[in-house]
Amino acid sequence: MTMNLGKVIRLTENGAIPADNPFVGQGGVTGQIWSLGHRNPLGIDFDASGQLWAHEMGPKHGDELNRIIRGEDYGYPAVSNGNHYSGAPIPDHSTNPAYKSPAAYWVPAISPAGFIIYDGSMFSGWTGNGLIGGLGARALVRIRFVPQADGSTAAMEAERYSWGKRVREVEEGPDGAVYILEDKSGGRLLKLTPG
Ligand SMILES: [Ca+2]
Repeated sequence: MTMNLGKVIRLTENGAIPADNPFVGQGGVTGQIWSLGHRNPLGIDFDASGQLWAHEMGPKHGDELNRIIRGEDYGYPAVSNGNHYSGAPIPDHSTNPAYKSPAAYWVPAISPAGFIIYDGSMFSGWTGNGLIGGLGARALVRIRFVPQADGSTAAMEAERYSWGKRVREVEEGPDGAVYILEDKSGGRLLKLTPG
């Protein structure tokens, strides 16, 4: 672990390494690491309880939403629910419990980009839900989080709003409006409010 590529890193506001990072004793870039084994994360947010979540683009399929836990290894490239673009297989997450399995994953891929956990009230049915932009899916994907008896939290796709354009980014305004940024030529920045 001498690179911070494929990692969630954790730093203080002034760029220093917090003393309670899991690998702080190893110094340097390794000390920055909070979790590892990620492929291509393009969205990260905290939920109302302070739990961190991040999604990542899988290889060919196998996009993931992960509950980010200190020091955990999320498996890439050893395991994935997708395969390499060359067609070469990658063992599924279920084959190796040493790696943290995703809370949700997508086969076929949605190509996730942009992520919020909505904490507003303007869209009253969405409070506490995740909103993920889908590039390949050309959709806005809503995620429902469900607390489990064992203290963990399940995540599942609740609804997919077909968009017709690649959705690059989603953000929440201070008033609870939702902003959507579309990808590529002719892409629009849209402000959503309830009808
Ligand atoms: Ca993984």
